[in-house]
Amino acid sequence: MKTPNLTLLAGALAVSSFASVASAQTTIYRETFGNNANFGVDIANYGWARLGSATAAGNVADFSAGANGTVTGNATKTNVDGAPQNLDNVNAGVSESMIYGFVFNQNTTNTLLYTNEYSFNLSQYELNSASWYSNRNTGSAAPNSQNVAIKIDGVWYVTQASNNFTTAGTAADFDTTATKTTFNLATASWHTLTATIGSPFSVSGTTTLPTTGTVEAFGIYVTLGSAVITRFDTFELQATAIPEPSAFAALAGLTGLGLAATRRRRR
Ligand SMILES: [Ca+2]
Ligand SMILES: [Ca+2]
Repeated sequence: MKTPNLTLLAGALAVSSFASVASAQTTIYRETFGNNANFGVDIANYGWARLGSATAAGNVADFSAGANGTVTGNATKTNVDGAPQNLDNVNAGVSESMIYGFVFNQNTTNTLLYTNEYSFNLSQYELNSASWYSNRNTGSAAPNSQNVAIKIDGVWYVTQASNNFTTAGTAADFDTTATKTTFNLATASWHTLTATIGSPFSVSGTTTLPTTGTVEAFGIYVTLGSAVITRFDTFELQATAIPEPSAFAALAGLTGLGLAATRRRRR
């Protein structure tokens, strides 16, 4: 009776466990917008930026800091933790008190809120989903839309869900009225977005999200029928790690050694 080839068995087990590990979704980025300072911290302090236009057809300007004179509260206290509560930042810098969210005021109808503090290559991760929590004050007419924006190799891509920003609330009830918006990035409909200071925002026809290249920035593209106070918290990006070719090569090598050992034993 032949003895079982334990080396090959171990190799097969290694491949199967490796595959199960590789298929797991993980949070590769999370910003909880925590700070220990006080009200009115510019989002630049979180590694985020904000481009906005006062009207849908108006020119894009930088609204990242209160210094431009029109922003009264960039990252301000929402009275309670944003939901989900008590999660730490992932690849987004230091987690501090999480009793803050990002708030922007009535002065824009179109906003691109984004971060470039974490970059990765699409050979490292397959994108799965993006999510965040938000509410807004009452008063904005349709369309009230929030979409994912991802910048790959210098080009912005946005999803184009419409009228998906319906949760009205206040800072005081943010923990109960803020709702989670989640986009499946693999199945979403994508468009290119032009976001150049001094020109209007421009969204193109349908395109596909590249599967290769460097993800340089990501965030939320918001369109409002009229400008209202909007609040955000706990932005997350979920992805699946793609095994490095060298890992496959090592496994193949291991299996090859097992075969060689088997041949040697059979001689
Ligand atoms: Ca950050
Ligand atoms: Ca928070």
